[in-house]
Amino acid sequence: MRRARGNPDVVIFMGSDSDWTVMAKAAAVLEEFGIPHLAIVSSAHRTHDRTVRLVKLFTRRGTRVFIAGAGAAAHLAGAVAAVTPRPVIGVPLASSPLSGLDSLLSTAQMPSGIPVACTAIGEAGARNAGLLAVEILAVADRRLERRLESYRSVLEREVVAKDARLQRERRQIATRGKVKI
Ligand code: RP5
Repeated sequence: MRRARGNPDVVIFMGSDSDWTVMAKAAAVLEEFGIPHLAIVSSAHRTHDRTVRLVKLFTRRGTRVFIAGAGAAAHLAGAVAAVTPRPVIGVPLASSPLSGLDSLLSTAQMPSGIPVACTAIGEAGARNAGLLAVEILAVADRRLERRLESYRSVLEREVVAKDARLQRERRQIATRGKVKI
């Protein structure tokens, strides 16, 4: 698959501009890894034809992965997946009175045949959508895979450092408890 010059590797769709504060986390990851990407507001319901047109256009031009974030009866990821053979990652958003449970089920429960990879609800899901997109691209890009490996080593070091801090604090508390005045 060839990517047209200037065409983004990843396109992030969101159902409303009100989704951007969360979906920006996905864009931030792509930025971090230097992945050419675009973020577009286009609804599955309110601008259905436009969404389909855009997905087909980017697919033709060589976009490799689509991310779709939407809230409530979230059809966006499914609508995107319906018109592209490229992987689609859906991010359920907590923008309705049901706090994202509705969008989680709408996004995850795709009927057999047209898959959507569904992340967690909200910011963690948006960040993971960005990372999953990078992982998909890294399958054919060893340099990118090495960057993912070093990103994960940073995560590992952070957890080990947090544990060391906790153990230190607990030791100090235990020592203070033994000092009787
Ligand atoms: C969904 O409805 C959007 O993805 C958004 O999460 C939610 C509310 O949209 P607005 O009313 O803020 O445009 O389609």
